[in-house]
Amino acid sequence: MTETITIALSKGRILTETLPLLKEAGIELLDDVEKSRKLVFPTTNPNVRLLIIRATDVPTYVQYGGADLGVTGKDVLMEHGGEGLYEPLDLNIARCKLMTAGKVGQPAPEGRIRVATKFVKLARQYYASQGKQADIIKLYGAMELAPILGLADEIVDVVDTGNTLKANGLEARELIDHISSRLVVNRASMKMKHSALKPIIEQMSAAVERRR
Ligand code: PRT
Ligand code: MG
Repeated sequence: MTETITIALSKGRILTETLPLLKEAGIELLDDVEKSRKLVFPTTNPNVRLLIIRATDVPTYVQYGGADLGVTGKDVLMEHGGEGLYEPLDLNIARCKLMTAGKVGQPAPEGRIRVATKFVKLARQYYASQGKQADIIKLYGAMELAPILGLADEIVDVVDTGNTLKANGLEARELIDHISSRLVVNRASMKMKHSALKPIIEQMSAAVERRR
């Protein structure tokens, strides 16, 4: 019996950077994902389909077996917690840094501060580890606005070039972690569909190695 393998990805940089790795594992899309409104896509491997979902939903789909494999940023993975997931491979793509940032020339006040972020759990852990008291405000996007509008003293966000911070009068402050995207696997699938998953994981791993 041939098993169907479902791979969860998000649109944007993760999709763009994962497709070449999947190609080296013999998996290519049949449609142009960016132009389609479909959410499930067939591939050149009749047993493999791709699911295109929100970046933050990828670990959840894989955790509950809605997808067998997924690609997700380490930031999203840490915030999720990683329950029910194996993380066999660092794909070394979509690299960035998880950082604190604030208004240029306006260091955070002493004592209790307000921090806006979509990474509530990571931010709480980080400020606690630094012995700093922080009230965390959950936002779903455009964190850069929060310090400008007086919502928060600092933000926690991922930074690549730093241009977005700069364009909004902000500066990066402390490095929390280096981030790259990871292949995650549902724990039950790893056992039940091992013979189908093994070659995909190995070929993606080889593709990553060739790029080093
Ligand atoms: O868009 P949606 O809310 O659905 O999800 P998302 O924004 O988390 O997804 P996406 O596709 O934008 O990012 C997916 C993953 O890519 C993240 O989880 C990170 O692991 C990784 N990544 C790498 C980044 C960046 N680089 C990055 N630069 N994610 C976001 N950014 C943002 C950054 O916060 C800034 O707002 O892109 C903007 C440009 O960055 P600068 O520093 O180059 O200006
Ligand atoms: Mg985005």
